[in-house]
Amino acid sequence: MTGKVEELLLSERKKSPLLFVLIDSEVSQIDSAVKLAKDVEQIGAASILVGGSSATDQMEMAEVVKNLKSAVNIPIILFPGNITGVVPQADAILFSSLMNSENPYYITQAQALGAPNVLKFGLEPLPTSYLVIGEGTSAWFVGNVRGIPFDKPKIAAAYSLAAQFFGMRFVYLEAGSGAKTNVTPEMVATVRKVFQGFLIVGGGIRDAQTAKSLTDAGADALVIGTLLEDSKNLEKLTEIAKAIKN
Ligand code: 1GP
Repeated sequence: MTGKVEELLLSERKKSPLLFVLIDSEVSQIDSAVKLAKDVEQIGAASILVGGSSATDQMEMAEVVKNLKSAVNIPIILFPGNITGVVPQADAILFSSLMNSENPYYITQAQALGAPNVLKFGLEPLPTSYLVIGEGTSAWFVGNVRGIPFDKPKIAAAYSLAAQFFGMRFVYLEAGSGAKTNVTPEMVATVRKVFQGFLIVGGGIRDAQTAKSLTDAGADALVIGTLLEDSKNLEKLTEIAKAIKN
């Protein structure tokens, strides 16, 4: 069943590919997180993701979400790395299975433990296959991942197709926060050929040219995080936002 946030993302996507900004609740002070959220909303971000694989302070995250929620109109979507990433007051959650983990905890168990709170907090679950590409990043390490090699797009496509057959409506191709290399446009295009749902791509995206190559290849939304840890880079985000709209 699609909910309000999913419908909004799908209708916004009809106009152009979308930009999601990841706010790491453990890196940002609340004031600076709120300022960043307002700035990126102004620039045209479609949503704020809150979470990440190393964000484990649930109280802090709940506080950040509460403050962001009252500061911006775009949806706040949780991006949990574990059950601690499920907090109240967000609009939705990337209810993700880390399908290429070697540890069943990250494939179904954390999801089972987290699901009752998703219901209790009234969070809209966005059923997501989270696929980590490459290795050496926090998401890779924390999630006990067997990383899909960057040059094996067909493997990513096979997982995405499996996700689709499972009924998942979102796939997130993740190179990892701060990754040295982003997911390749070739991999995005190969996944796009078979996956009909909403395709999110993130990790290591730092410039407009790269962003545009990924949306041209078929990404529906790009996630930008590390770039914005330095507020001087807001200008770069503006360039990225413009590039993917054309
Ligand atoms: C990480 O895909 C996101 O989960 C964003 O990556 O921090 O490298 O932008 P960056």
